[in-house]
Amino acid sequence: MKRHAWLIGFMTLLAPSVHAAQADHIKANHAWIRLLPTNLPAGAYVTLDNQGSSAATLVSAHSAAYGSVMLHQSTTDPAGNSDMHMLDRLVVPAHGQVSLAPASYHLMLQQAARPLKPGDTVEITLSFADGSQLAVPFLVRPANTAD
Ligand SMILES: [Cu+2]
Repeated sequence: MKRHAWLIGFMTLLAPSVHAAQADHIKANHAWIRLLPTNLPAGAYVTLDNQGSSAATLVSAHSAAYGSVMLHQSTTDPAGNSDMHMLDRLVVPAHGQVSLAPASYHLMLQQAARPLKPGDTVEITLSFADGSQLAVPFLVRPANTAD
């Protein structure tokens, strides 16, 4: 009896990672970083395509190449001033897409571990609300890249 209860508890713990691996349904396309001088924060952009039948919620990101990776949204007020603020989550709808792109959602990269140059590839790991993760290679492109 006691052992049975333990087993059910254990299976309940396992269930979320077995059934709801949000990262497994995400395809990351057009992943790139706009390279800026080392002391300035760089923006990382990617299109997330959710091929699953439930929403996937991006909650954080990290990379060995940067001391800090934050999820940001750029906004422009009616006077034309642009600003950005932190997001604690970004929902990719079921069978939908979200684009992280210049002047919109982006990953803000700070404290580069080493100097990077155009053509380099930087891996950034995206973490989703269920704890699942997706490692995405981002191409480093020059500051003047249009998109
Ligand atoms: Cu930013």
